[in-house]
Amino acid sequence: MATINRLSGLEILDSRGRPTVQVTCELAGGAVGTASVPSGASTGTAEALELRDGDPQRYRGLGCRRAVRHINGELNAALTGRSFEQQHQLDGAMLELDGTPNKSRLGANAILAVSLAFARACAAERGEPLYQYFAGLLGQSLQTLPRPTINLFSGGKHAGEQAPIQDVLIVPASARTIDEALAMTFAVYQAAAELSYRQYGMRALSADEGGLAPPFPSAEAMLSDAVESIRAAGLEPGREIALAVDVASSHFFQQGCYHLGTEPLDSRGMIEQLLNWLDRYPIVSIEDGLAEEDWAHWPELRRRVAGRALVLGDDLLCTNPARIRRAIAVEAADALLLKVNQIGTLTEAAEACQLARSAGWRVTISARSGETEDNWLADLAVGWAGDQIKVGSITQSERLAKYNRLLAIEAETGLPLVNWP
Ligand code: 2PG
Ligand code: MG
Repeated sequence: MATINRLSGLEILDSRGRPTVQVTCELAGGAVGTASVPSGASTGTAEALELRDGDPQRYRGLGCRRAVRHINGELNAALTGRSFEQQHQLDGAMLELDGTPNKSRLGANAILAVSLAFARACAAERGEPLYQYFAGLLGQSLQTLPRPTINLFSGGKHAGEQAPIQDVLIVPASARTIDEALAMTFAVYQAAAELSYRQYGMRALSADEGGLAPPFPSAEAMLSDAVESIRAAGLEPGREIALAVDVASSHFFQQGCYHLGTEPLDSRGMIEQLLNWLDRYPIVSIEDGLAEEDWAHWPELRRRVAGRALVLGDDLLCTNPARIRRAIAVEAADALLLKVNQIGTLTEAAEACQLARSAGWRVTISARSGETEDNWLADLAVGWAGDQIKVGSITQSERLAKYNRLLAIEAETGLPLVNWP
């Protein structure tokens, strides 16, 4: 039983220098938890609403003072003094208080920050690590550590759209530990930085998530340069390092066509393009290969790709249980990209995770392109036994906070890395 003594919100800045929300939750027993929420740039249209001030004179309208006022005012007043036996009771109380389907009144950023800070305070009160508390939310024990999928090259909305696809990620397939995975990643990242300089005269300047973003002549160049970088690092593409792609195709889908190269592609053409890449590059996971509104063609994508690579839904699913149910029913995907702030409470995200698991799907626990130095995502990926964790690149402290936490959890628990791919 945890009784809330006080909730206090604070507007802080994320890795893009934009405002976001941090909450400190004090429990009556004295335990305290603080947590910060991230923010996306290539967002799905079905995401819960991130409340922004809209004042063009301040942070171009992106301020979060209203969300913070809701925390210090209405949420604090309604929740202080109340006891919650379980996380879902607190989350349920906030949903009721907000009263909208997409958390647009109080703001998903305000609600999620409270949900996470409460989780941290409860873990502290019980004297257990946060990953253990998260595992408890799903009623499961600790199983494995997630395999990192690390952003090597960036395009799309995270890199000024110099290339259409958003991320080419490396998957250290042969690594047996987080420690080994990161050392392999460093080797490939350095080789990729050297290649970018040779090929494009580009110093190692990085995009929003720390990926390298040279002026690629085409989407395909991102894949071929990745393979070349793996080889240059002395590693074997496919066996030692595989690739994952976040095509983020909702963002170049206009009037029913995918604007990927010189010729617009219809949905069938886009699927053929993805299959062609699968034939030629060691890709083990394709995220948002089709657009979020192209539901009609996702089942065909899944049929043709399943067994060769994961068909991972991000914008398509928005960590939303209703959308996941629909995707399971029509067999539109076989893996969930889980971002807690797309839905706005830990409880709903846990339901999303359980739904995906009940359909036999893989789950990737993902950060956002706008992150903070908070590291709860690593605990979540361990507690919920994510198959993959997607944090961005191995530069920039907001990314490293998560990788460094994974290293600490690995050292503390000795858990094995998931046996995937
Ligand atoms: C994505 C994420 C992370 P954003 O599309 O998967 O890479 O980006 O947070 O901008 O939605
Ligand atoms: Mg994505």
